[in-house]
Amino acid sequence: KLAETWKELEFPELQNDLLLRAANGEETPEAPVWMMRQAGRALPEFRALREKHEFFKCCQTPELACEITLQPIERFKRISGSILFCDILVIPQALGMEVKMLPEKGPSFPEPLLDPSHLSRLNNKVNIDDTLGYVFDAITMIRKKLDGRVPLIGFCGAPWTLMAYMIEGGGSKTFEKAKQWLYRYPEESNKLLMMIADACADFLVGQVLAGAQMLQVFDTWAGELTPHHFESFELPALLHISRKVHFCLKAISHPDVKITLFAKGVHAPQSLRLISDPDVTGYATLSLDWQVDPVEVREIVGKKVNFQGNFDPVILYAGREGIEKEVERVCKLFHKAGGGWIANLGHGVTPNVKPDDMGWFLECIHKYSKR
Ligand code: 1CP
Repeated sequence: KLAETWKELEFPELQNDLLLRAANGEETPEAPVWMMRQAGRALPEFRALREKHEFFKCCQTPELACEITLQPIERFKRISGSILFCDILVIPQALGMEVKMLPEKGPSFPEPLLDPSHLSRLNNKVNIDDTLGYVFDAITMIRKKLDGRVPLIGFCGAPWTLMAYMIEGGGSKTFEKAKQWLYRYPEESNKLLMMIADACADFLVGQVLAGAQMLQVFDTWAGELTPHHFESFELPALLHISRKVHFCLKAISHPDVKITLFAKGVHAPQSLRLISDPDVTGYATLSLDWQVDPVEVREIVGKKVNFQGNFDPVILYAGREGIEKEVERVCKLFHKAGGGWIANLGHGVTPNVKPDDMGWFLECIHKYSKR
């Protein structure tokens, strides 16, 4: 539907393009900064809304998703990007699975995929417009309400991370059920990963046509795989997503968008090299977790890819002095590493962080990331 109507959408002019410039490879005068999970339980205004509305209701109601997305933008004047409020688990829902968000426990699937016979439950011809159109409506609304203050980032979960939830039925410590599939049922695993990837690609294209200006793919559990399994199972699925997105946008003469890959825990040099040539992978930026040194990663991957990250989310508990010292230290590393850099945490803001400390982190980035 959006393939025909996107040209008619008109949005306010962008005032702060620092994020898009860094994603384009520019060494910007200061680093753009946003925080994964910047909208969420750390903010009292989010918790107040959540008391009144169920989690997925917030995702499915464009007015609520829009309000929550804008909460950190209203609160923190130093933030350089907004990210759609939604969840990666809307793709399993679109494929036909039920997902509940349990208080304190997080996501839960009442009927996870126990073995490959359950693949027949999934709707592999899913129409993303019909199932996730509410996300596209939210995005268009957010772009208008943002009024050009900062760019809007769209996102989806990565195939392996989503497969892991669909099989485990929720979070897991060992991922033994999901990983067993890779060892026992390689062909069916591949089929599932590609089915998810194809839906993710359609979802991201729809997000861009609705107004998302950048994209991020969240592969939170990539580090649970051996380098061999990351390369042979997950990488082809990740490449299917980026290639389909760039291809579909080109096919309808829509300007291309930059995609960031957050492959958390992927540290093996060979794997890092395989995801670091944007001309091959279609991912312009790697979002690094805090367990790697950006200077060392730069030596491994070369100069083509940009970096995002990689502050330990726990520094937000370190107090003003602790935060400032750590921001100063890590800024020096990224300056030394060179290339486009988007300052961020190495994973999401945790729920007990004080909003003022998030604000102070942003101030420190503004101060110490100046080149
Ligand atoms: O009860 C609540 O209010 C739920 C808290 C919450 C929030 C605020 C969840 C449940 N999801 C979200 C929003 C969300 N999730 C965003 C919004 C934008 C942002 O501010 O960053 C995004 C990008 C996500 C992505 C997401 N959901 C990921 C990938 C990134 C990551 O943090 O690792 C994952 C793994 C999820 C699953 C999920 N959703 C929610 C929880 C508690 C979890 C993790 C559960 C687990 O540890 O397995």
